[in-house]
Amino acid sequence: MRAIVLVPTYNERANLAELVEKVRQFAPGLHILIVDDNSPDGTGELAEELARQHPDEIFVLHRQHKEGLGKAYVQAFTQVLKEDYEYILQMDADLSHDPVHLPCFFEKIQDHDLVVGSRYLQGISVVNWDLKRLIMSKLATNYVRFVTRMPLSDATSGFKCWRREALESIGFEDAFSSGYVFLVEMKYKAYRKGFRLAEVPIIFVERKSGNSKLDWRVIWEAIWGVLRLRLKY
Ligand SMILES: Nc1nc2c(ncn2[C@@H]2O[C@H](COP(=O)(O)OP(=O)(O)OP(=O)(O)O)[C@@H](O)[C@H]2O)c(=O)[nH]1
Ligand SMILES: [Mg+2]
Repeated sequence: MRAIVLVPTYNERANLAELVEKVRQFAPGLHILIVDDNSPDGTGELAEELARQHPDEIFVLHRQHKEGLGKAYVQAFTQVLKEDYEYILQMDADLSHDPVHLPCFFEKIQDHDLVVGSRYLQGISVVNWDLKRLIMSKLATNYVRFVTRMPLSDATSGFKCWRREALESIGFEDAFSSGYVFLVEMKYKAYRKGFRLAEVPIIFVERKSGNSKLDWRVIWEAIWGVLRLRLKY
C-alpha cells in the first residue's frame, strides 16, 4: 500500500519529533511529508534532521512564507499527486491527532473515498478543552452541518484520509478559502461530487506545546467562509 501523510507545521518544534516517532510506530511504512512555512522556531531544520535519519520515509517541503493551512496543503497535494500514492492523509503536527488511530483510517478507506476522524461520533471525545472551546467547536460543526447539509458529525476535523482518485478530481487548486475553512471546503467539494464519505472516531487531545492560532479574526473568517461555500457550489 502506497500512502503518505501530510503534516503542515508552523512553530511545532516541540511536537514534531514525537509525532514522527508515533506515526512510524502505529503506521509502519507510511511516508510523511512535513510542510513547513519557514517557522521561526526552527521546525524546518528539525524536519530536515528527521528526514536525514529516515531518508526513505520522511520528506520536507519548505515554503518561504506563512500563508495559512490551505495554501500549504494545496502545494503539498500537488506535489504528492505527482507520485503514485494510493492514499493521502492529513494530520496536525501538535499531537492533537493521535497516530494510534491511523490503522482505523486505512481499514475504512478500503470501501470509501474520504475518511474523516471525528471527535463527536461517540459522544464528545476531546481532552484538555475548556468549556468555551468545546462550545465553540460544537457550534462550528453544527453550523457547518446546517449550512452545507453534509452528513458529518465533525465537518471541521483536519484528520483525514483520501483515496487518490477523489483528491485528484475535486479541484482542490480552485479552493477559494485558506485557513480553517479550507478543511471544510475540501470535504464539501468531495460531498458534492458524490464521493463516499465516512467517519472514524478519534480522541482529540488539545496541544500541550506551542501557541494557539485561533482568534476572533479566524472565527469570523470561518463564519463567512462557510456561507460562501454554500453560495459557490
Ligand atoms: N505550513 C503551515 N502550517 C500551519 C499554518 N497554520 C497552522 N499550521 C499547522 O496546522 C496544524 C493545525 O493548526 P493549529 O494551530 O493546531 O490549529 P487548531 O488545532 O485549530 O488550534 P490550536 O491547536 O488550538 O492552536 C498544526 O500542525 C499547525 O502547525 C500555516 O500557515 N502554514
Ligand atoms: Mg491544534
